[in-house]
Amino acid sequence: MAALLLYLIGARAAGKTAVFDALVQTPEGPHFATKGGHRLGTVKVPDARLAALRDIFQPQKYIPAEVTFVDVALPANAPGSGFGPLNAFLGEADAFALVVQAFGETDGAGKPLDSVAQMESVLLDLAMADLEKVERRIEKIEQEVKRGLKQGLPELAALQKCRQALENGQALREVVLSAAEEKMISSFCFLSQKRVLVVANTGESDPHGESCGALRAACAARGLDLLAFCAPLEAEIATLPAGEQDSFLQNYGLREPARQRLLQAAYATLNLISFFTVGPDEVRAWTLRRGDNAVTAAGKIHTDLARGFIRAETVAADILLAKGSLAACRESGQLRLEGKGYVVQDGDVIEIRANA
Ligand SMILES: Nc1nc2c(ncn2[C@@H]2O[C@H](COP(=O)(O)OP(=O)(O)OP(=O)(O)O)[C@@H](O)[C@H]2O)c(=O)[nH]1
Ligand SMILES: [Mg+2]
Repeated sequence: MAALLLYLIGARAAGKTAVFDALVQTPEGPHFATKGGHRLGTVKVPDARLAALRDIFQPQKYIPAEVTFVDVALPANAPGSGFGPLNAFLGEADAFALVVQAFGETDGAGKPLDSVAQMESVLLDLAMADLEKVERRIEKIEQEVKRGLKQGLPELAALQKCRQALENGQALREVVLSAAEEKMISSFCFLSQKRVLVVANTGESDPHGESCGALRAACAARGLDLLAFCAPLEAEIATLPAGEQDSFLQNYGLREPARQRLLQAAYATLNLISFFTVGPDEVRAWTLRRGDNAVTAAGKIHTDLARGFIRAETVAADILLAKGSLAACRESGQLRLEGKGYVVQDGDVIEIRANA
């Protein structure tokens, strides 16, 4: 299963690269690859339940879920936030982390810093990129309709709904669409439909983002989650030997490193949960959307398991950890047999029974 793709976007010099460093830096140095000028860093999602399951099963392979962060390189001369030419590339993201400058007096363009305006401007650019696509497609369908080709009419109606929302300053993620409408527009990979986690990059004197009141309010008004940290400080702490990191974090009154907080926030923003598969070969975490059923879970592991799905044998990780073995869970009747419609819960340990 491919890692979740979280793209770091934001105004010039907002601190995207500093945030990326805080996420991929380790005591052994930063872990990342480059692709077309962009930097890609993949990190494992820490999960105490998964680690405890490893201790029980002693598997040959231990595979936590992964998230890939992309430090988006802005083209040199592009207008606005600069990502207009990157539309197709950004379309591949599962979600955005929108980095907003919350340190210093002036922004990357040398103007007095206004964090709220900076965030709004990036959000507007996402919406405008979508509006352009919507209008181009509407025009095309209208021409077809004039020539007597009517099959595009349902799509036209869905796109008109999108256009109206975008013109009213809404993001497409705020628009209520039917499942059919959703399906009709899914191939456009609209940017303003993606979930956004706002990351305020604060100054060293404000590692908790206490100065971010206005930004916090603006995010709340838009229904966006906000996480604040000082990226260069967090990047520096991440280079320290593991044993020293905690005491440095404590010095700043921080409980967890930014990477951990950002991963948790990303899971919450995206409405994601984890389920686990266990055994002597492999103990592994899988990522699922909250509300997904057992067949979708099976399909994450292998399409054949979804196709031939019979049942899911399920127990909550906490129960398995307390009992110590699957056999003990079976004996106490806590290892359940669930059908196709079972809604998977965060922390479920699952074994799929399927026809080969
Ligand atoms: N004082 C201070 N400076 C910072 C902080 N974060 C970033 N900077 C500085 O701000 C500048 C821009 O940071 P980057 O992380 O390169 O920003 P970016 O968004 O990647 O910039 P581009 O890729 O050029 O668009 C650099 O000179 C950083 O050293 C911070 O928290 N405090
Ligand atoms: Mg950069």
